[in-house]
Amino acid sequence: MLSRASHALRRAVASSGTAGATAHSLIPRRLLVASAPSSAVADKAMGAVRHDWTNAEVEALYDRPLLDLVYDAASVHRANHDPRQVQQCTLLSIKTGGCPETCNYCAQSSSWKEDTGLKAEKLMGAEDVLAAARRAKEAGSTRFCMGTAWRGPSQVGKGQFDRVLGMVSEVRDMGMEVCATLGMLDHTQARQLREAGLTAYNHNVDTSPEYYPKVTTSRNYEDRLNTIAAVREAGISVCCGGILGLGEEEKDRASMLRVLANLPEHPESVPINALVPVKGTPLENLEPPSGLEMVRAIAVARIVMPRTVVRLSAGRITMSPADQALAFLAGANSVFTGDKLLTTANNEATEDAKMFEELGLVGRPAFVPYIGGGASSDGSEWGENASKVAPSIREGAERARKDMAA
Ligand code: SAM
Ligand code: DTB
Ligand code: SF4
Repeated sequence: MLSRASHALRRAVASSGTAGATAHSLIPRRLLVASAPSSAVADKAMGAVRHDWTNAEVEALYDRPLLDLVYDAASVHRANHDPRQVQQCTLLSIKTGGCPETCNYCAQSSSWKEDTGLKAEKLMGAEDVLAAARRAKEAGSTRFCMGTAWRGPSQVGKGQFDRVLGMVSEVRDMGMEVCATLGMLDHTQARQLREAGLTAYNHNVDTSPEYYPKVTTSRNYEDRLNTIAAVREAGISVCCGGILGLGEEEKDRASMLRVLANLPEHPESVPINALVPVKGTPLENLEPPSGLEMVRAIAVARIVMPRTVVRLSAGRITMSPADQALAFLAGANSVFTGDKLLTTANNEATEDAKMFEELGLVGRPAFVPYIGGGASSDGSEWGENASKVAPSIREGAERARKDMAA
């Protein structure tokens, strides 16, 4: 039987509401008008937390002149968030490669292992994982995210999943937010993760429902939504976003953001990834989106999900500091830091530290309550750990506490 949350999720996907939708041409409308005033759609929507976006409305936002869009997104951002705070999260692939799924962007699918040359590895031992989490914390990260190249825990059985549950508890005990991305979950697995202390679960819709069959055939959009519903029902905060540059059109980007914004509750976290074209995958020759395309998607995400933490995720390495600055202005308030993402390179720590300083950014402490509500951020660990973390994070914590007290 379908749960209430699953029904609501299905409605979110179905409500594409195309009344008044503009036909898509190859030339975006914003290039056909010399000077476009602020759109009425945007003005009506500005800053409101809504779950009834139509495709036409989100496409209209998407089509706006970039600087108008960024200006409005920045206003929504500043009304809801401390614009100087940007959370640093660190990823670790705790089980790399050999995945039975066929996501055509992914280095870790066993379907193209002959071409990528990526060797499947075993699940890492807990000691190594905890050492990596400790290093991440010392470097200023307040969230640690563990990824496995699994279809889901059911594929591997209880022994391995139990080991991951142990890692979740121990990272959480270090005073870090802990996130996992393990593929599809059922309700029992989601509850077990919650009991182990998981803060957030990452499970991306990746693209629009319309384009999804072009991305993989080994699962469908509904499978993704069912896992998101199980995560939500277990009281774990939801981290759900997508990738730009899979060969989709702008209308797919708008449609993906509409799906996310029309979920019964907005995800607490929305990662926006740029395709990292990996040699040997079916998408190896695609041109990744430009920095400004990333800025546009982030600005729209900020407007349609005003209270969400928007994560500037994979592909940041190809963005200049100026592109990234515009992304932070438009509402991005988290990045992945550390040498590696899961299997691909990430921005240098020294470059990131320099950029944070130049832009006057500070880290976001762990467990700052989500302003939209949402489970898992109770703030209880922060006080006793305050002296052990990087100065930028300490400054962020001070500001957060003052803001909360005000
Ligand atoms: N197997 C799990 C799953 O699919 O949910 C978790 C790991 S998966 C690698 C996590 C997310 O990373 C994907 O949903 C996708 O959005 C992103 N991702 C993976 N490979 C990528 C790539 N080459 N470029 C950009 N994003 C990528
Ligand atoms: C997400 O949306 N992006 C991260 C995280 N969630 C797990 C993963 C990016 C992976 C980039 C490709 C790689 O390193 O293999
Ligand atoms: Fe497997 Fe996740 Fe990669 Fe898809 S994105 S192939 S499910 S690791």
